[in-house]
Amino acid sequence: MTTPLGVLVMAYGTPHNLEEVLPYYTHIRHGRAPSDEQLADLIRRYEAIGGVSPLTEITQAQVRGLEQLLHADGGRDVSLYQGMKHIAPFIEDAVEQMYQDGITEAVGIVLAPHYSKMSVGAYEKTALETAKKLGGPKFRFVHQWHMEPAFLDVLTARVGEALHLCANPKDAVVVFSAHSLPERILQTDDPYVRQLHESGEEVARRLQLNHYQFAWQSAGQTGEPWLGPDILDVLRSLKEQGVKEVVSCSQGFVADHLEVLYDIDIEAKQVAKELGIHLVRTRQMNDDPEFLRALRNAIRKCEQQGD
Ligand code: FEC
Repeated sequence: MTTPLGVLVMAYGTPHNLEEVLPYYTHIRHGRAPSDEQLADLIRRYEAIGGVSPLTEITQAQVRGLEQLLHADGGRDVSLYQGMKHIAPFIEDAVEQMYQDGITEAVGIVLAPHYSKMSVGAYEKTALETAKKLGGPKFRFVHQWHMEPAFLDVLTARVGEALHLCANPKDAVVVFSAHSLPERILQTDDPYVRQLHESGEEVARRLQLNHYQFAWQSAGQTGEPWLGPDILDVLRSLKEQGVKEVVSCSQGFVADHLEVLYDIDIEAKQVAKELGIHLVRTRQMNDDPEFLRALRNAIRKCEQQGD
């Protein structure tokens, strides 16, 4: 009997309660504790979305749904593991568990569609370094899956659905956004910006959109320049152009979490309201089986690729 293929699903992770915000934030900042002011501001944002983010439950539901699809597809037997970037169970814990379970071959996938060395690359590096230290398993990674047909199908449907909620869909502007990163990624041939344009352009092509634009959201306050334009500035400039309706598609994220529930649903909607713009957000993927099929397909393709 062959050993099952290990599938490591990696996600950002979120604090389970407000007490965990400090260690979580410190981990995000590579071990540097935030100032009291930064911590208070983050706690304020979690409180504004109800005290905790639903990300843990959504990630778990995504992993469960994916597991069912992988077990049902007639392919090689799989064992799924879940590892978080910034909270327990960490990626390191999951890889250790895989090793202890005797998994020798594994595929890793990050629940973020577009690749940047600074984001997805960092998850992969953690998994690889842990496996190297332990002596296994041997990993292959799905580096990006933004052009998986099933993902594009769901993204297109979600944008189409949001446009239907507009009074004048033909005049509404679709703003595709993703998490900003420090501008220095442009000094290397990092594919992040190109990939965001690829998936957004494909949705625009399928829906024959006349009006769409790209923006960045959720930039950090680190004192260095981050990729722009920020979505809030894009809203302001659309107002100057006389735009009355905007569909916000946070295509860089696949769950309802702080960066969507606060940054778009509270902050961007407030700015839009002040500008007199009707802002409709596309629904996130969460555990939609159609979306999980895209991940399953990407994993199976990766499994079949040789070294
Ligand atoms: O719901 C939740 O509680 C978690 C939501 C969450 C997701 C997420 C995804 C990404 N981040 C990315 C990059 C950065 C960089 C920094 C950074 C900082 C934060 C902070 C919080 C946070 N991120 Fe995050 N991110 C989420 C949450 N992120 C909270 C800290 C306070 C703040 O800035 O709001 C800056 C680090 C530094 O200070 O040095 C860089 C990227 C993604 C999308 C890909 C992925 O999911 O991994 C890129 C979800």
